[in-house]
Amino acid sequence: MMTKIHSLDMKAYTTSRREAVEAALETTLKNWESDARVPLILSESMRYSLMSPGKRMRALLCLAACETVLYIENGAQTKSQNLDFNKLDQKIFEQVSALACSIEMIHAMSLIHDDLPCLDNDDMRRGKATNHVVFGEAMALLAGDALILRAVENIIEGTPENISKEAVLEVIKELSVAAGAPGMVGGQVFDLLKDEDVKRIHDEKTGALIAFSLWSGARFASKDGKHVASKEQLEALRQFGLVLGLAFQIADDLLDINGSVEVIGKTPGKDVASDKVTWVSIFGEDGARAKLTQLQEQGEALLNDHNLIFAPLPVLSELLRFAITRSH
Ligand code: GRG
Repeated sequence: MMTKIHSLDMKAYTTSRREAVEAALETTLKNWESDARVPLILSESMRYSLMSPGKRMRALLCLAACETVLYIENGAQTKSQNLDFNKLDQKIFEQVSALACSIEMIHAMSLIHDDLPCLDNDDMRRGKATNHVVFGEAMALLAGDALILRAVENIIEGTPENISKEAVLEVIKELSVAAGAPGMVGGQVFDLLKDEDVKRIHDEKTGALIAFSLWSGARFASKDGKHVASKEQLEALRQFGLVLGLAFQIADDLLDINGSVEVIGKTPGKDVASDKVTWVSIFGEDGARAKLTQLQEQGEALLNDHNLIFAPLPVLSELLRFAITRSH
């Protein structure tokens, strides 16, 4: 058979994956909406935040990690195929579809709660009025609560049979840690208390869920009923996620200063106005940019050193580059 490998077009790659994730989110929401026990106003509030236009970065990272370890595992075979990585392989997507949707549910919940008057008190998110502005504080709180539990239910219900029960349990445990007190919730508390350890705030508040997204996508990667990611790859992906998460959040700190509401979809200048501890407030803009350069090198080294490069599909490097150079 003639070997043909199409070159990677990141725009086509991310669009095909984002569309697949959004279609899967739509299906899970429809199931929820058809359950007569679920109050209509609650599902409207959940839908409003979950389906508003986000980058779906965490879902993309989850899928990219799964694809990377599977293509590395299949290396020899893929040499004799006509491979177009810009199109999504449905068989790979099915392995992590429910997981990627659940990660987006947890992320959407964190944005709803983060925007509440008792926390950041923001009225714009993803270019729209925040959930509590539209549905009221009580409903926003409850939509967030329901999204957390739906996320867990969705992993259990939607993960295919070829993923072992042991892996499902491990993933749910790690999700609870990443989103819980040692992760997002704890990071939010340090943020609220204006703790000076900005790295810890960013690692817990932002990095933990991003690291989980990569780790869990690889953990579910399965071929012939066997999980293919090695312990070394899994640990390196977690580390890479913390590097990428820190870079993503430092880029966010810079966008708060230099971005416009039209581009970033939320109110710029909030960090300064609320005297937040950010990378920029501690190290200045130049310090933040220098750290981004260092993180890019660190992330690339992790991929290179731990068998995480599948040359025709360098998506993990590309997503790191996006996290660093992004304008929204
Ligand atoms: C109740 C489990 C639980 C957690 C709540 C509120 C909270 C604890 C944590 C806040 C976490 C948070 C909002 C961190 C900020 C991370 C961040 C950079 C968000 C913006 O992410 P993008 O740019 O957003 O990926 P889009 O809209 O593109 O999805």
